[in-house]
Amino acid sequence: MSRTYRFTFGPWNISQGADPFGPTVRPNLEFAVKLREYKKLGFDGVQLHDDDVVPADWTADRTRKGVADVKKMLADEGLFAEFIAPRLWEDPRTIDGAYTSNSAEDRKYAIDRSKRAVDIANMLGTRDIVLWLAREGTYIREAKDPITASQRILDAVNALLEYDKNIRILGEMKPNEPMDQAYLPTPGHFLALCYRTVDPARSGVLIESAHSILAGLDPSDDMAYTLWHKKLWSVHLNDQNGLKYDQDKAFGSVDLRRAFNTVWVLERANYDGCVGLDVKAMRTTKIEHQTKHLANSRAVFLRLVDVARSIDAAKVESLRGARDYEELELYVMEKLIGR
Ligand code: XUL
Ligand code: MN
Repeated sequence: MSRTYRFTFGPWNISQGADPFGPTVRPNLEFAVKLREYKKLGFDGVQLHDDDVVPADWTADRTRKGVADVKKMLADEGLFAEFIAPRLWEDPRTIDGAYTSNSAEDRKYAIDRSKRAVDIANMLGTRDIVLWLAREGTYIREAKDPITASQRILDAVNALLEYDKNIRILGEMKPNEPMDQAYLPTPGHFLALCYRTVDPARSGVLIESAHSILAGLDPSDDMAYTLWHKKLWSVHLNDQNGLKYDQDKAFGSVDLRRAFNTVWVLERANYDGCVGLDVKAMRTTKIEHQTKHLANSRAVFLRLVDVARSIDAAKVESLRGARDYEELELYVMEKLIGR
């Protein structure tokens, strides 16, 4: 079996290298300039926050015109918009969370802004809305009622599913950062919520490798479980060196075998969503090398597709049947080493 993958990334993946301890170290690239890089790097589509498209405070009229301009820019570059994600974590009204804020007024802002993201998605011709619930959680457990919070997240997802009968909601779960503890910290948590929405068929998941690792889970198993539910609709592939801040390292750069297992499970399940790469360049990266992490992640993915396709399934089954996992491990290791 041979099929091609569609690769995507977001404009935030070409970044200026700021971290919590130091300012930017590379100049800002205009959105239009970033778009020109996509095809050159072998990418087909763009993942977008609502305000990557147009500023969040623009009027409806100005928004319509602004989105039309971006639609043309994408078309001119031969790119498609994969999804829109409302950025519900920067506005002062989202300090205490968006859908789970203790302020009714601020919760309303979050829902209104999400509906506006749905409008932008429609104008750009995509039906997918990604919800990274960045600030839905607490710094201290007593700050919010967690039972009420679960209901509020469900109410928000339902409000969007009802606002537009065509869109799909994809939860991108992450256990911590910026919050000490996030509500619905793993894809499994969001999957359970999917089945309680007004339209489970339009409720699914985007899994990011680093987020699964931060939750102490294996990304390939997280993806396998979600694929079994037929609800893995997008991925953010990257890597993560242990339990620390979210690193968004280049795909496969920390644990090649873990990356191989990720690719292998996507191959075996005939995953047909986009291969999104949510990767960050190192702060030390020079301007002239600032897209290498994207090209490298894509190249590693494709090399691992070749490895996955070279796996002898009958041999794997026979070693499983003989319970010879020592030999199976060596077989996989030799594939990865290049023998
Ligand atoms: C946060 C994260 C975000 C989302 C998009 O950790 O991964 O970049 O992917 O909002
Ligand atoms: Mn992500």
